[in-house]
Amino acid sequence: MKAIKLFMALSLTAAALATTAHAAKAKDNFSQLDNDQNGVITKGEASGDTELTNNFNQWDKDQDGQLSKEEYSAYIQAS
Ligand SMILES: [Ca+2]
Repeated sequence: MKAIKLFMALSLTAAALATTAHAAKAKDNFSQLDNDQNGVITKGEASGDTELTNNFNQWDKDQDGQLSKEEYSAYIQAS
């Protein structure tokens, strides 16, 4: 029983660390992905982020084929 509790604690710690690392990495990613610095991320620009590319249409709320800063923020906060 004790071992299970320890395992759970370690798993939670690992998950928390992974989340923190991901958030820190993604924080200033918008300008990095926005290659031409026009303020939106196109599908092509999103190819630098595999997870974003795979779910691009889900986060492109107005379906204009590009992600605004707001749409990108929603993706970051959900991931
Ligand atoms: Ca859009």
